[in-house]
Amino acid sequence: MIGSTPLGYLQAAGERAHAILALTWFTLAVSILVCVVIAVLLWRAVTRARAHGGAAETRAVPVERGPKALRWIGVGVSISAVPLIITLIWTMVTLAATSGPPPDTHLTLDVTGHQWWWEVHYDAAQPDQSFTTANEIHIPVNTRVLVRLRGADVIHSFWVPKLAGKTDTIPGQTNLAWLQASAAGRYLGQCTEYCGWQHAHMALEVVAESPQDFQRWRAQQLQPAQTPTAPTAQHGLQVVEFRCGLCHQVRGTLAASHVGPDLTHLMSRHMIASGMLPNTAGALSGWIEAAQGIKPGSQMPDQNLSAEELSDVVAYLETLQ
Ligand code: HEC
Ligand SMILES: [Cu+2]
Repeated sequence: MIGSTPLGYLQAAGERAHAILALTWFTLAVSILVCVVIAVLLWRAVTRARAHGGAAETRAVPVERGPKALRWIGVGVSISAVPLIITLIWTMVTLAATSGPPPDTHLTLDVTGHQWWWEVHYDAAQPDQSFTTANEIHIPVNTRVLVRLRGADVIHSFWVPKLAGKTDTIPGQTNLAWLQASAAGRYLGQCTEYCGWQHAHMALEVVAESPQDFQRWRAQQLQPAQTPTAPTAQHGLQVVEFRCGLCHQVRGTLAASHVGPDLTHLMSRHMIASGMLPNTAGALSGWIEAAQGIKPGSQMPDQNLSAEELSDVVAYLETLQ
């Protein structure tokens, strides 16, 4: 059951999440135990007071401090101090193990939180080996990946519960996090610091795959967009350069802006608009015409294209494999 909840944090699929998981279970168990004990004591106190003559009389009894009363305070304080001290030490140990990036990270990503989507830049020593994508992060399985986090506008927080705890993305500051997945799969993430109207629609996906699949994906991402051959798609490209190039980049074309997600390999992504819509022709048309209806307040205005322009733009976008 827990496994079927995509954001379930009571399950771990990577080193960093594993380190946090045991502590999560421990604090959860202690908290539940404390609630139960308090409830039982309260219930006992109430029923005992009733047995001794009811509420009216209880109020009339002056507060007395018996010889053993102070001892109970000592007992109470020491019982609660033990789990608190254990939790404190365990938290410090977990923080030490998870917060600083390990020395042997093999890949570096720059992830920037925007209202309301994630920009993902793959860094490389040679500039021609780096590229930018959005909302879908591919990593090789069993590899530690350094993530440099920044905020473009307001504070967001990067959270992929099955792989790693939360780290804020703060404008003007670079925070470090790291990811490691022990099993191939798709792991859902979510912005977890309230960042405005569409905060809830700021999801991301981490795709952990075999090193071969990752290399194949990376080689594909490094390519510029193909020049379309069909006349409809060619017209679509013109419209994209004119109308969408103000905000979007499609590498290899005149569209070269970074206000919105890089569209060079749009069709390689599973979802659009930060996890809101599946990446299908229908959803793309709907999004382009009515982004404000689907994601009110988003930084993409409705495009008001003619029917022909819209279908040609979608025909072109579909070539961006
Ligand atoms: C004023 C800037 C702006 C213009 C102009 C603009 N967009 Fe966008 N677009 C954005 C932003 C910002 C987002 C991210 C929205 C979000 O997810 O909250 C976006 C998202 C998208 C996405 C989803 C990408 C993804 O991977 O999630 C597509 C597809 C898209 N735009 C296509 C277009 C097309 C096609 C045009 C031109 C007809 C266009 N946009 C014009 C700013 C713009
Ligand atoms: Cu956010």
